[in-house]
Amino acid sequence: MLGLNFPSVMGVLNVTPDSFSDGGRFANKDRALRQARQMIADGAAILDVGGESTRPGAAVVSEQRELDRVIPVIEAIRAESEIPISIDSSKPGVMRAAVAAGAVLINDVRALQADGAMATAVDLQAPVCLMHMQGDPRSMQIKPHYVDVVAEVTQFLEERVAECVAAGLRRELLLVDPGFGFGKTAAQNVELLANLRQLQRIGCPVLIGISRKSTLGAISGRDVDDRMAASIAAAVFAVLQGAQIIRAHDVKETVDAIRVAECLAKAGKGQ
Ligand code: YH5
Repeated sequence: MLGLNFPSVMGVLNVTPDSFSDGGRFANKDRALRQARQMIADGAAILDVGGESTRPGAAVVSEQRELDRVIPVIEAIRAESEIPISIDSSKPGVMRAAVAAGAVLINDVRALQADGAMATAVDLQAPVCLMHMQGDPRSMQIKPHYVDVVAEVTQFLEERVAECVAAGLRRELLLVDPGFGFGKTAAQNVELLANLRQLQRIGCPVLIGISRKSTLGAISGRDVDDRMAASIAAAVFAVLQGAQIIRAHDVKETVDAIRVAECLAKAGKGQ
């Protein structure tokens, strides 16, 4: 799917304004485009363009604002590169406009559960990444609770895959993602990553986003700007557990690391 060689790196391209620039829509677009060029040069297989912050506690963004942020960036990348683009959104209108502008994958942290999202994906017949989240971004970190996090995340994703197939999305169009950090404690994230191989059972390629997330801060003691090594260790581990796409901020380093890990894993005799 998507013509990717697995495992591959999905570069994170946030088009959310920082708190210091207001009215900086063009500045944001230019910054995003420069970052996109760099990630392409660094070996990203796909770029994930997002205009809604889904960090814990983040505010809701209107559809128009999300469109204003992401569509010009997708068009600008498309004008100069063939790189596959994914749209990180849960809103049907944004999915539709992004695909019309050249995006080839819908990355939905709400797994097509928003009103109209499933019907839109079926209509577009676009590949979709279905992610697990407990709760919503505003409140998800308040008291995440699971009896068995690995079993429950796997079951949720299996059910969503079945619902997508029943609604008319071919199974080959679907990817699954355990949603590292989305309604999970650090201990639950560790348990999920340590047992990522279990998700292979679903039969869809596994995507995972661990880059810079707070669980890595909890393990390493590092601040968010100093988590590259921790992120790469987690990415390598995920690849060795069968993850096919790694969503990452530090594309160049992550590409090198997973290439080496994959080369060594393939050359081994197994046991
Ligand atoms: C993901 O895992 N994550 S946005 C908090 C951080 C650092 C990074 C410092 N979109 C995923 O990247 N899509 C996001 O703490 C995603 N899988 C998929 N499929 C959150 C993010 C981040 C949050």
